[in-house]
Amino acid sequence: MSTNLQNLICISSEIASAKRHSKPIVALESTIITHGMPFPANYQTAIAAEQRVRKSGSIPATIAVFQGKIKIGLSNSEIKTLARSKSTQKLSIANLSMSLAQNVTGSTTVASTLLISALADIQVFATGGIGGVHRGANTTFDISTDLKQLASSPVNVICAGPKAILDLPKTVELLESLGVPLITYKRRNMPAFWSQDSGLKSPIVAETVKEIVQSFLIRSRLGLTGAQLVCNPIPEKYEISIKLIEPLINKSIAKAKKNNVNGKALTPFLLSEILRETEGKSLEANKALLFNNIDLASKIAKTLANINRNSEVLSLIR
Ligand code: PSU
Ligand code: MN
Repeated sequence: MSTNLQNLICISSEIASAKRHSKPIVALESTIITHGMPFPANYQTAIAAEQRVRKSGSIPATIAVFQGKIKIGLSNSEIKTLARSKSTQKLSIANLSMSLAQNVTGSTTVASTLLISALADIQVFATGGIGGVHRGANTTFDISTDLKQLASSPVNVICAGPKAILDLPKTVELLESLGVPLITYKRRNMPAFWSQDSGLKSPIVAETVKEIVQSFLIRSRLGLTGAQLVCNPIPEKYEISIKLIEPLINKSIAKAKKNNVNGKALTPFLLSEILRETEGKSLEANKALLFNNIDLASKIAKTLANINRNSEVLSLIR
């Protein structure tokens, strides 16, 4: 087996061509398909997410692992395969390399999608919510690798805030320790996934896309290698307030404890419990916030692509 990067990663011809022409690309994760929503809503959402990226003027790059190969840019039938399968592995950083060695098929989390985006030089990634410090982490030590990878991969990650099932103050602190800028778009307080307002003041606020892009470019100039985390509040029409969702989160966490659900299974378990408890309302919110994040991600990708194209033209003139 060859371990050359070219043999480990398969980039679709559309994305390869977009890269050559400095066109805007938005990466999308696939754990949201396999572990975030039930079938067929997961399939429909994944396809709609790609369409939304196109409608907003960028090219979608959904990322997953198929039979031991990393794929950047999936066909609709590949997305369907992931959406239907009940046994697809959730691949993060720790299990990614062995999944390639053992020809596994799996979905990529925020952490592994970030790593792969950076390898392919894709600078913008839209998702729903990131993982972080779980409640009770002081005894369980359950902290998502998403945070560690955010500290390493130079990508703009657009999300609706850390998932509200987490310990948000601890997640904010750890991001700060890791040097990851937590930027909230056009709001003073950080959002909390299903809710517009977490009640916590955002460490950084950006009013424009231009500021976000400039900050990203300055980070690179300063030799800072990690990601920028852009938190984009869910549209008001779809939000579920903290007051309403908090008791449901507590109930789901208690159930997870009782049933001994932990590790990689915890996030998917809590999300599906909340889906049931909210009678589907959380799924509608999840879709709406993802599309909203895609719109902002695409604006950032287009602004970056313009700068990249202009600097190419300048270097030709010089
Ligand atoms: N969105 C969902 N369900 C999920 C996830 C996202 O609707 O399970 C995934 C994301 O890919 C995120 C991961 O990176 O959960 C975090 O899981 P963990 O806490 O095990 O690192
Ligand atoms: Mn975990």
